[in-house]
Amino acid sequence: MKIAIVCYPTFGGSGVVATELGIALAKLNHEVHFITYKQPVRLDLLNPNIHFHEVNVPTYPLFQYQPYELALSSKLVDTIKKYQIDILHVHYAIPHAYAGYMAKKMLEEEGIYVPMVTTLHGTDITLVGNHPFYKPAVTFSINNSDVVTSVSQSLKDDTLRLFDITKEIEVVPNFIDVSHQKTSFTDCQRDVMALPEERIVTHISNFRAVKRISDIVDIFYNIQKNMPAKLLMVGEGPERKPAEQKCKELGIKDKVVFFGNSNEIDKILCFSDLFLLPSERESFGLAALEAMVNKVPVISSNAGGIPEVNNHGVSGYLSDVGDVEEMSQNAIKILEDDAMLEMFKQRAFAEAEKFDINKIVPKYINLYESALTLT
Ligand code: GMT
Repeated sequence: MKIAIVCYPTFGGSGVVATELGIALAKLNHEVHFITYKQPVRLDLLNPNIHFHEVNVPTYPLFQYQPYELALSSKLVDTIKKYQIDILHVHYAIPHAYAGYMAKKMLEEEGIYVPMVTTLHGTDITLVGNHPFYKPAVTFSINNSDVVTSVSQSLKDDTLRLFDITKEIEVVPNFIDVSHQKTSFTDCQRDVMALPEERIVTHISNFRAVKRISDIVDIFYNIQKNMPAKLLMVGEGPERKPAEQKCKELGIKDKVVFFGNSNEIDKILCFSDLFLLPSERESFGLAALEAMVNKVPVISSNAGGIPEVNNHGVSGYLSDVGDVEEMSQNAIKILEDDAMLEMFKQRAFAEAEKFDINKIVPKYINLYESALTLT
């Protein structure tokens, strides 16, 4: 099949999932065309089945806001025609499903029919899409997609609750390449990061308010009162500066390392002992799954789709959003005992195996095939 993928090219989970899906499809000999405004961060263009088409938005002084969806839909029309694309798969409803729908309609005028699969990722539904300024357009583009998928049952339930949806939503969970973890060499240089007796606690995100970064600092503050420990904070976003300030005020600045964005997530997770994800909202929690496949247990909130990934008492523990005390106690329980930590590490990996890429990618291929029968 020839598949066009539209996604955000940045460090966010939706872009990562779209990129990994495209790479997996290319390895299965499908021809994959990424269409976005920048080369996706995890995209390696060395596979001859992978193509990248950049969307450029010419600036014009009259425009206060540059019309990205217009440029995207035009680029989609050109690319779909030029490469005879069979399927259009858009990740994140805003504005991708909207631009995709416009492209479909323009192509239909020329007698070209391309089914559109829309994958809902989370904030496009629960945070941004639900805003009254966007809601009618988001509802319209979901209902006018040929196939709609959501990355968790929780997100499907939220979508049906928040929008007037007439379309069936298929749950296709996010995935991870377990074989990559088993075979790839990672130079796990733990001693560069911490002393042998220190436990390493990690958080990775885009440092937005929804991640409750302040809770992470509080949980770590409690942990380090009980044992020698280091906190590794990976990512960039508006909550980074306040968190650095809070670490200073609490007198733990020397025990916390802020890395900024990193492409070396596996290297960081390979020497981590515990992952913290106390988010206010989370449709899935791909970062938790990435931790688990690296044998890192997860202390998280029970928000959204996280309980579908982090198995309470097995791969880690879940608590109510904001229950910093319980999260701290559970973290300490796992970290203070070598045998307990090792047990949680093994079980985190076993839980991650349920989301192996080889189990999930065929689900997308089946959906593409069924969408093609709609032509
Ligand atoms: O978490 C974010 O703020 C980034 C956001 C995105 O759109 O990239 O992540 C969403 O999609 C990920 C991939 O499906 C999910 O794993 C995240 O849970 C989800 N984030 C939220 O729902 C807050």
